[in-house]
Amino acid sequence: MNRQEDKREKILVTRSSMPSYEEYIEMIKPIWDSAWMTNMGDFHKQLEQELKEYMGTDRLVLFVNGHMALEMAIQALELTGEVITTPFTFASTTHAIVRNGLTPVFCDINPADYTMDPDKIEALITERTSAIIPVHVYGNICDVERIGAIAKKHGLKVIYDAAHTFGERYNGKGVAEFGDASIFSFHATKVFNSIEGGAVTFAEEWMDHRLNCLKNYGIVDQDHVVWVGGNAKMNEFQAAMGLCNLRHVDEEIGKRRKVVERYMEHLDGIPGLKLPRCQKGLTPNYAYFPVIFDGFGADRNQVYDALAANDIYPRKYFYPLTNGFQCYEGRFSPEDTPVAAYMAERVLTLPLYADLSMEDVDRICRILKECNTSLGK
Ligand code: T4K
Repeated sequence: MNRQEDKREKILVTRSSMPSYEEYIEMIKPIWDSAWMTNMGDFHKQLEQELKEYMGTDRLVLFVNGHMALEMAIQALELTGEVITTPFTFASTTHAIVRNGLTPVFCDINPADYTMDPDKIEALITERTSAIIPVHVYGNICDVERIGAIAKKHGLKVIYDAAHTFGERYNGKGVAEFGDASIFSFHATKVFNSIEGGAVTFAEEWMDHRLNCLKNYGIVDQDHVVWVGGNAKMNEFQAAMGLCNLRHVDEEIGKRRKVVERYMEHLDGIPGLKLPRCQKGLTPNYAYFPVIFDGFGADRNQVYDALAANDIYPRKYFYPLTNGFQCYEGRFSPEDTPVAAYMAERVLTLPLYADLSMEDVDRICRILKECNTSLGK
């Protein structure tokens, strides 16, 4: 390794988008005047309003993170018994169901876009089923029409885990418009971040009051505590970061698009690589770049190791499947969802963020292509 390569920084799967230091410092100055740091302060209210406008919805409640948004959306809708969901997701989706005292029932995914396979849902419905919680994984939108029709037929609620879909539109609708509720994550690793943060959007107005109470211990007013809530409030420093980042998010998405286009220029058409395809009708946010290695000259783990040897760290999102987690041993099995199990063994999510340079994309692709020949079968 020469001196220049020595100085190279690690490339991680993502890197947070941040406003300039000066912009954020200027933004948070008023907090020192008011000494109001949390509990639905001015920045909280402003961010909620600006997000409603950006996402094209009147019904949105902010949360401290996406996970608590999901836990409390489930609680607000008073789900019971069994919930049909996907194991091809982050730990949060399954844990939120289990932590509400419910039983996840795992539905397999479709191999085209990795979202829940609607053909396999009805066979999993029992008299204990109360809801479906699918995931718009990597920003790919689930088959919302068919899932909606199945839910209606069987009287089930639908909560979309939309953690990956900030800013997307699908067939002329904002992504917040599907199902009974959707949850979003504004974590530091997401397309739009408020350091940590999240939101629930919902179809029926009554949820606004309940969600606002639940995130503040179920307190309605000083004399009345009506629900067994928790503490899931976004604080003012988070909301201020969100307000700053919201000013730049469209530009950030544009930069992400250029990174994705560069990846496609290098990798499209290489046998054994399955690349992400933009769904028909989707305005994407370029959140992730998942590649499936199937019939390539090297397997997923070999490519991971080769990149890591060059200080490049993609991630195996989403491996292991949540139904294969140690904490669920003996309760669930990845064998019940063979397509998801197949994909989880083969997927690698390549580095993708607004400030990833074209030179770095070129280098990542070069190393990847070298695996095809040097490790080739
Ligand atoms: N549902 C779905 C489908 C989700 O994917 C998630 C979260 C949720 C629900 C729950 O939403 P939140 O409660 O998180 O709002 C990361 C994120 O922490 C997590 O938000 C995200 N999904 C998941 C897919 O990715 P890890 O365990 O991979 O994070 P970590 O710490 O390894 O970070 C990954 C990379 O991000 C680092 O290598 C570098 C970069 N990074 C990380 C942090 C913390 C930054 O650039 N800045 C940072 O501040 O889970």
